[in-house]
Amino acid sequence: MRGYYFITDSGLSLSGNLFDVRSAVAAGVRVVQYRNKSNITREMYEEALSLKRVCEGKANFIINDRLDVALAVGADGVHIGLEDMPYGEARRLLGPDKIIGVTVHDLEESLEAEAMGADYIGLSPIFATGTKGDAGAPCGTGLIAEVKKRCRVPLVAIGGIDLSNVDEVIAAGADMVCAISAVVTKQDVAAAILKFQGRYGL
Ligand code: 3NM
Repeated sequence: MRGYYFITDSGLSLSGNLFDVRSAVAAGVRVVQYRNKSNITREMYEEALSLKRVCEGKANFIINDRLDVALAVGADGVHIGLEDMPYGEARRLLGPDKIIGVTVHDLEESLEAEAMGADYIGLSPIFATGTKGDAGAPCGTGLIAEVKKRCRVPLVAIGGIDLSNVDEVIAAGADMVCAISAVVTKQDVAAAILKFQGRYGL
């Protein structure tokens, strides 16, 4: 588990989620997270189904928050935060083989998530970001290094990452990075992702 972790954002996207996910898969991304905060369930279900088909056999397809949609489309897993379904319930509903990622903000939450059995943690926000209004205070790359010293669970770094600061994030130990606005606002999304993959030597 190394490289770019793709998350959709239809609000920021220049060309739409389907184009972006096709581009991500073409760029060799191994994890795609469908994040849609609109909450129109039918729309989410249909979009998730078409994005899942793009990822099939190429990238793990993860759904943010919505376990029901993940189960309905047969996604590879879910990503949950503090305000979403508790980890234990998510695991019970999805079973032992699905991927469950958990958002964390500090060392204590990272240790807890690992102890619960999370498949990976999403540490955020690393830097200030305008993409998520309620992201909270940036934790900086120092926390990445601290968490990596104490936890073995794979760490995805997110929040305010771009090509100017990603090397520091990778050097601190991030197994994967996500940089939503630095990627989906570009005309050539695949080329933008390949630049991040290149920083991992991929
Ligand atoms: N979650 P950008 S920050 C989806 O802090 C998301 O949990 C965050 O966007 C969190 O890469 C964020 O454009 C948005 O800064 C990250």
